[in-house]
Amino acid sequence: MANRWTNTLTAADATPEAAFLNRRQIMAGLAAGAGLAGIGSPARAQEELEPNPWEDITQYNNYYEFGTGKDDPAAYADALTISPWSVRIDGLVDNPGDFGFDQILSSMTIEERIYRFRCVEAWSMVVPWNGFELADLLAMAGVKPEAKYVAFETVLRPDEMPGVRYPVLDWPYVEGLRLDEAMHPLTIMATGIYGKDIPKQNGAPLRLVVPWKYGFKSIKSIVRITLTDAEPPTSWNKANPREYGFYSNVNPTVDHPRWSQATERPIGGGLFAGREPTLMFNGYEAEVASLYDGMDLTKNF
Ligand SMILES: Nc1nc2c(c(=O)[nH]1)N[C@H]1C(S)=C(S)[C@@H](COP(=O)(O)O)O[C@H]1N2
Ligand SMILES: [Mo]
Repeated sequence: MANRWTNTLTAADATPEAAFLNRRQIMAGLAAGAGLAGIGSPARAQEELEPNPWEDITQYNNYYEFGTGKDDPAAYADALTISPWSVRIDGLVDNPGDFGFDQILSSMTIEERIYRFRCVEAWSMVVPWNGFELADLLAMAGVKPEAKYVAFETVLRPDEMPGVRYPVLDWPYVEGLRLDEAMHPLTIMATGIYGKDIPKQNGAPLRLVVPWKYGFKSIKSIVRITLTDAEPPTSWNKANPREYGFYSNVNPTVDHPRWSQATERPIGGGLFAGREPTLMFNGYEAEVASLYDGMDLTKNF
C-alpha cells in the first residue's frame, strides 16, 4: 500500500545490472554537470532509488553468527530453523507473551519500502524490503506509558550457527532503540525482499530495518522484544564503546575513529564507479532530524 514513506518504484521496476549501471552513469554525468553543489541536496535525497540486484543483497552480508566473511551467511545460514518461530514481547507492555510468526503476519499489513542501507563499514546498497511498521507490532502488545526504550534479541542456536563458537561479540546479538525511534513510521520489521520471503542470510523470518542508522542497528532473526525504561545494552557498543554508540545515526560529519564516514562505496557500482557522498541520516534527514533536536550528535554518536 502506498503512503508518503513508500517510494513509488516497485520490485517490478528493478532493472538488470547493465541498465542500473547506465542509469548511474547518466546520473553521475548530471551531477557533474550541475557542479558539486548538487551533492547532498534534497534533489539527490529524493532521487528514484534503484534497488540493488537480488544477488548483491543476498550474497554480500553481515551476519556474524554464521561467520565474519561477507559470503559466510549465504554459505551457512541455510542451517537455521525458522519454522516454527515466535517472538516474545515482554517488559513494559499490557499483553506480554509469545507471538507466533504466522499470527504476527496475519495481523500486519505488508508493504514495500525501498530504502538506502548504509553499513558502518562504509558500503551501501538499496534494498526493496517487504514488511510492516514496528509501531503496529508494538501496538499489538500495548506499550505502557513508562516505556522509554525497546530492546531486541537475535535467536541463539549454537548447533545451527557456526560463528557463535568465536567470541567476536557477546552472544546473543542484542540491539535497542529509543521508543520514539522505534515508533517512527520509517522503522520496519522486514519479512521479505523483492516480494519473496526474506532469505536466512538477511535475517529470516523477521528483522529490524532502521534506514537512517548504520546497518548494525538493523538486528536479524528476532526472538525477543522488551520494552524498558532504561537504555538497553547493544552488541557493538558492548564490544567497543569508543567506536560504536547507542544512536549510530548515519552521519557524514562524525567519522569512525578508524575511517571516514563522509563517503561510501555502493555495492555493485561496478569496477569504475567511484565512492558517493554519504547523506545526513542516510538521506532521511527531513523525516527524522527532529527526533534529535537539541542533542549533540558528536557526543551521542
Ligand atoms: N543478529 C545479527 N544481526 C545483524 C548483524 C549480525 O552480525 N548479527 N550484522 C549487522 C550489520 S553490521 C549489518 S551491515 C546488517 C547487514 O544486513 P544484510 O546482510 O541484510 O545486508 O545486519 C546487521 N544485523
Ligand atoms: Mo554493518
